Amino acid sequence: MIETIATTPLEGQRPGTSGLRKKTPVFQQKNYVENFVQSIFDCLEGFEGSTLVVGGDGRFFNREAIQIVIKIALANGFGRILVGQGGLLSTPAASNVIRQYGAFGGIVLSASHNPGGPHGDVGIKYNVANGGPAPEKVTEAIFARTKEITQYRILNAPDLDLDALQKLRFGAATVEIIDPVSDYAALMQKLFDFERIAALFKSGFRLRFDAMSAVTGPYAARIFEELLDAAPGSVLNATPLPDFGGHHPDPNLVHARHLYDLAMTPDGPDLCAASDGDGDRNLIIGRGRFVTPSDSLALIAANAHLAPGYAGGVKGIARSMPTSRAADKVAEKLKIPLFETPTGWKFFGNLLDAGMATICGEESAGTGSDHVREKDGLWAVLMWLNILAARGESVDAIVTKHWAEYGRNYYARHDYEEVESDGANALIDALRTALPSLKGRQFGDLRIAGADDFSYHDPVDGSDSAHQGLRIHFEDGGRIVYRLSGTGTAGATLRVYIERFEPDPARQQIETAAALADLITLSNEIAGIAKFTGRAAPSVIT
Ligand code: VG1
Ligand code: CO
Repeated sequence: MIETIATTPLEGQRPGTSGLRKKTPVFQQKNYVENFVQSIFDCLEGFEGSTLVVGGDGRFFNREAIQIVIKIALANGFGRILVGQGGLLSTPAASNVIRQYGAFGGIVLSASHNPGGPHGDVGIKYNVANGGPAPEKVTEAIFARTKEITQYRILNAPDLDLDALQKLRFGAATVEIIDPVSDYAALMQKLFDFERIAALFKSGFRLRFDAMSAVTGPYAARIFEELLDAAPGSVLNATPLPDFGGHHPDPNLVHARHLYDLAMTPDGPDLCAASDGDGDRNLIIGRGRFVTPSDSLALIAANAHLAPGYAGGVKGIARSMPTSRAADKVAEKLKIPLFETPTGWKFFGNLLDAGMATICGEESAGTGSDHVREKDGLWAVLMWLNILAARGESVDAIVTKHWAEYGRNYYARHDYEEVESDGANALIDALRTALPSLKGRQFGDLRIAGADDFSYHDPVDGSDSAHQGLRIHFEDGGRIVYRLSGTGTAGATLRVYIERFEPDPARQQIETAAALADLITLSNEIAGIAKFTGRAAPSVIT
C-alpha cells in the first residue's frame, strides 16, 4: 500500500517565527504539503515505530492536510499516530499530548492568529519530543531539504474517519482518534485551584471568554462552563469554524474590540478574555482595565505562587526581547534570573527543559509555563482566575497595586502590515547601518544611551541567533525596538515596539498613547518609516 511518488522542490518553504505559513491557494498546490511533510521526516532520525501527534486549529484545508500528514507518516514508519478528534488540537494541547504520551514529535496544522478560509492562510509546524516548536537548527534543516526533495512516500488508502473516537489499524501501526480536550483539562485541574475558582463563579463573578470560532471553543466550554460551573453564555463563539466566522482570530484590541468595549462598561463582566486561532494566545481585560500582555507576564510571575501548581515558587522568568521589561522588576524582587530571548516560543524550550525558567511570555499575547512547551491561552485565563479568586480583588486593583510597587512600563506595539518587502528591508538595513552613530544623540528631552542589533546566545545549547531586532535605548529608560514579522504571508510587516518606565504612582494612570507620544513621533523620525514604507500611520496598534 506504500507508494513512492516523484516530486520536485517548491519555492519558499522556509519556516518563519512559528512554522510554515502561506496563503491557502499556495498550500493547495500539488505536492505542497507532501513535500514539506516528507522533508520534515527526512530530517529526523530514529522515529521508526514511535508515536506522532497530529492536530490543528480546524481551519479551512486542515482536514485535507491532516489526511496527507497521516498517510505520509504511516508510509515513513511511525508506529502510532494520535490525532485529535475532528483534526482538532489546540497548540498547547498538542504540546501536552506529545509530552504525556512520550511521542517522538507532533505536527500542528495552524496559521495561528492569521485569518482562515479559501483566501486566508494555512500553516504547518513541527514540534519535537519536549512538546515545543522545533528549534532553528531543525527548521533550517527542513528548509534545506525542501530545496532538494525528489520523492515522498505515502500510504495509498482511502481517507480516514477523523470524527469517531476509535483506533484504526494499518499493518503493525495504529491511528488513534483521541478526545482533544480531556488530557488538557486534567492538566489544568492539577495546576489550578478549581474549587476556589468555582466558588468565585458561585459568588457571582462574571467571565466572558470569546473563543473567536476557533479551536479553544470546546476546551473553554468544558473547563469554564462544565468543570467550573461558570454561568451558561460565559463562553462566546465556542464552535470552531473553518473560516472563523469570517473574523480574524487574533485576540487583540482591534479584532476583539467588542470585548474591550464590554469590559469598559460600568456593569461589564469582571473578566473578559479571548484566545486566538490555535489557542496559544490570550487577551485579558478586567472591568475598566486592559492588561497588556507584558504586564500580564509580570503580574502572573509575581502572583503564580497563589496557584497550587506553582506553590513552590518561580525559578526564573523568560521573555522575548521586545516584551516590556515589567517582568524584569519582578525577577529582581524575587531574586530569580530573567532571560531575554528572540521572538518566538521555540527559544524558551531549552530554558524550560533545563529548569531555568518557570514562567515565559511575549508581548504578542503569549504567556505560559513549564507545564507544556508552548504558550497557552486558556492557562493564562485560568491563572488570572486563580489569582483573582485567591486575592479577592478586581483586575484593576491588582494591576494598580502592582504598578505602585514595581513601577509601570507604558507599552505599545505599532504594526505596519503588508508593506512592500523592498521598502521594509531597506528601512532595516539603513537603521542597522546608522546604529553605531545614534549613541549620544539628543532629540528634544530624549537622549540615546545606546543602540544595537539584538543577538541571543542560548545558555543551554550554546547556539547563537543574530539579527533578532534593532534596539534603541534612551537615558530615561525608554526603548524603541524594530523588527520584521516572521509570520506574515503577504509583503512585509514592520513591528515597532515602544516602551517607557514610570516609577511614580502619580503618573501611572495616563493614556498609553499620551505617555509614549514623544517616543512614538521619534520612532518614525529615526527610522524614516513614512519614507521607506509610504505609510503615515500603523495599521494596528496593540
Ligand atoms: C508573532 C509574534 C511572536 C509570536 C509569533 C507566533 O511573530 O510577534 O511573539 O511568537 O507571532 O505566535 P512575528 O514574527 O510575526 O512577530 V502565533 O500565536 O501566531 O503561533
Ligand atoms: Co497562536
